[in-house]
Amino acid sequence: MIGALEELQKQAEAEINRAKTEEEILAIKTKYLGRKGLLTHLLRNIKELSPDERPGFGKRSNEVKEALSEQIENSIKEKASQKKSKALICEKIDVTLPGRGVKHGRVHPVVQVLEEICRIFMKLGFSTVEGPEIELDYYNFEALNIPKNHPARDMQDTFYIEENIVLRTHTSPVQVRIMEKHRPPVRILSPGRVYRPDSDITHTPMFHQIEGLLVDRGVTFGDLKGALTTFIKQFFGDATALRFRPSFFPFTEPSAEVDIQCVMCHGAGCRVCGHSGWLEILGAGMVDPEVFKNVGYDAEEFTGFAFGLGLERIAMLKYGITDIRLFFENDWRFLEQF
Ligand code: 2U9
Repeated sequence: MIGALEELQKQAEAEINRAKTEEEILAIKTKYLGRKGLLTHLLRNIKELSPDERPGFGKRSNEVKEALSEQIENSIKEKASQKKSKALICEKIDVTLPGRGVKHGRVHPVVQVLEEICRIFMKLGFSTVEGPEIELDYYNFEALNIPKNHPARDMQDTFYIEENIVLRTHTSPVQVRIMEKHRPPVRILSPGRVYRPDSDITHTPMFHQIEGLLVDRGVTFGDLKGALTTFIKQFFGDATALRFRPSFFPFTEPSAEVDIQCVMCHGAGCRVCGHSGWLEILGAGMVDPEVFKNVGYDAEEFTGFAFGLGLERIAMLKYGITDIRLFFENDWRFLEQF
């Protein structure tokens, strides 16, 4: 049996030397050292030897097993390294080839409009503030002088989360929170998402607003007109005609809506401006003394103006977009045009 063992070692070594690939070596490992391999099989026959021969045979078997294992592992390492060297020689990378190019993203048109508006008002001394989108009824309505029976309170105009908690319908509550904490002078812009249950080609249940608020001693409606005229001329162009129309908001008194001459027909009348020649772009007014009272400002000492506009609406007018839903579809063919 010792003879058979020596013969097995010789045969295995010859096969290891002849093997060309890692796969062949692994097959040899299984053939000789595997659970059903030839060496294992030979060892099972140890019981056929006499008790004196068994220790010698066992020792020699272990030596053969160790020797073969070592040769196999070395051969595996050698084959893997040969494979790698061959790949390095064959798979040349031509670093002079032009790259595939990186697709550039674009700033979303609503964000472009937001950034432009902020840039203009920052030059007038305004800074930007943010606040929660889930609001208490008090900050969204009550503090802004929107009484319980006001139509804006109806379920169809507001998403209610609980009786006293709503998704904010405008960004005004952010400004109320700031006024509660800071005494005038206040010059703030509050941009952000707002929510109203509306859905058609000019309304989405979520849209973006920016509001502005300026409070100080001696602020007049003239200051409001000056600031908003500066903004409109810078945003839509110096030659843009505009007009202030009387309006009503619970949180401002007096209130106005501001129109610009239609950007499509330049006042001649078209489908976009409903044949009026004018486009409404924002609402504004002098902050109602009732709002000041709610935040602890003395309405005898301070006055202020506020304004609000919808960013999607402004972007639609600026870029001639007729369906507001395009802003939210993230279609690359739409977005790459801006
Ligand atoms: C405080 C006091 C007053 C903000 C204002 C408007 C007029 C307005 C609309 C424009 C289009 C909302 O997105 S829209 O539907 N907004 O007309 N917003 S005055 O007045 C304020 C804000 C905060 C403390």
